[in-house]
Amino acid sequence: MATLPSLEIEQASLPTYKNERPFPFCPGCGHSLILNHLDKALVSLQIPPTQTVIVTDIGCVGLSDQYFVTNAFHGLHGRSIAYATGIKLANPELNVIVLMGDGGAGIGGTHLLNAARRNVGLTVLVFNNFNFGMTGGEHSVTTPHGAITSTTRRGNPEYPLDICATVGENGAGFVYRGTAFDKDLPQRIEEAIRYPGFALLDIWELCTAYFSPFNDFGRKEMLGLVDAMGLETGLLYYRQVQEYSHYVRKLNKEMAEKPVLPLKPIEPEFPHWVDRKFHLVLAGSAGAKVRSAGKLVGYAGVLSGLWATQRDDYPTTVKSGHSVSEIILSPEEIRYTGVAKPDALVLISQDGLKKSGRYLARMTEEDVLFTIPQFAQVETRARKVILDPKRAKVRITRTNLALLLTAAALRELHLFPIDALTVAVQRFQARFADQNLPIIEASSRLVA
Ligand SMILES: Cc1ncc(C[n+]2csc(CCOP(=O)(O)OP(=O)(O)O)c2C)c(N)n1
Ligand code: SF4
Ligand SMILES: [Mg+2]
Repeated sequence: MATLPSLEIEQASLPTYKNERPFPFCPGCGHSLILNHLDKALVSLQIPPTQTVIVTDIGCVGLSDQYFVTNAFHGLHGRSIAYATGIKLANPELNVIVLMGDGGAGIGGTHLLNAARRNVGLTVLVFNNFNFGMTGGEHSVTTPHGAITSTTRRGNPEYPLDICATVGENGAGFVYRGTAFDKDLPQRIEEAIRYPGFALLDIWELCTAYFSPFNDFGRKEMLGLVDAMGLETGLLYYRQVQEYSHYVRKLNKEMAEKPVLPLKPIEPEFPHWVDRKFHLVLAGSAGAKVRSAGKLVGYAGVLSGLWATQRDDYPTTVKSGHSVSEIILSPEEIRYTGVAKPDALVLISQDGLKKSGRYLARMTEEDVLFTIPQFAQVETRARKVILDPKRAKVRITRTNLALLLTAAALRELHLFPIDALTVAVQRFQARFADQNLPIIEASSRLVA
């Protein structure tokens, strides 16, 4: 765990951002060089350590954060960008610096892409030593073609990922490629930290324990590799872009001040006769306007001074299979929207029956099942009210049966005046008023 300096130290100019502990890396490991460059950049910037978070990935590179006096976060392999994004979004004023290996860059490639595409204000240093150092020198996404690693003993058959091109072509604002031996690396890191959007430095370096001995690969060979692979170094992409975390904050502020859907309170116009939470379930078929009927019940409840919630269940195929609406009406605020046992169940179709087993099994003599003659024999302890659609004397269709039965059930349940349902149609589903108002009217004939 990094030691945090006191605020007094923060005000002074820090001679180093490293703490007293020596780096643990193998002799000649590039990680030590890069961390010293990072320290120089931080010293030059003098950014408050308490306003700075070093997020490390897994691997030898993942040991790095504990040698600095900044805040630190260390998580799972490949996920450092995801954590860093969360930290930056939570507090856009923080300087968030990610230290990750080529292994982490490969394992968390999607996170890299998305942070680059969004231009999240992170500074990402990829410690690119062409292999998984910590676990024994296995090949990674950046291992050069033909290179020997512990998992490619006859030479890597794959071709390496160009990390810079990948993030650069996907929108990253600042992309740099260099090596741990570059004298000007502290300045480049400093520029990257100053850059407001997503900045990535792909820093090539040596893993002296594995990659170097397997491939007879030293400083000279590494510099030669850059040329041999036909890759450019230096600042490869630079764009002025909107930094994501600040942009999202701005949008959220605007939204809070001016909601996209302005809230229109519904003033109560009708009385109600509900003295406790009432659970109503409508169980029918998808595409048969079950949810619309549920919505109207909710509106009517609110028009009658009740709180109302609706929770719908339907398959991902949306217009086939079941459609079940759980509606709660209550004189008190509703904290939990689930319905374990309905006080009333309106069973509309075979699809609805398939989903009603658990409701029917729990309902007692005090509850009511409203359904059509076809399901008169359904087993339940609940009192049954059979509603015969033929008595409605209107043409029954696939899309009006749910409202017909629901309206009839409401007439029987006496939760609020049926006029509240009529007004709900007129006010909130005016487009369908011509079709729905006669159905509500006709529902009176089912319960007469
Ligand atoms: C999801 C997951 N896969 C594998 C591992 C095992 N593991 C630990 S370190 C490491 C290699 C790290 O390589 P790199 O990210 O390049 O860092 P380096 O050690 O080279 O600094 C691996 C594969 C892990 N910790 N988590
Ligand atoms: S194993 Fe490789 S990456 Fe890890 S500390 Fe040693 S030289 Fe560095
Ligand atoms: Mg590595």
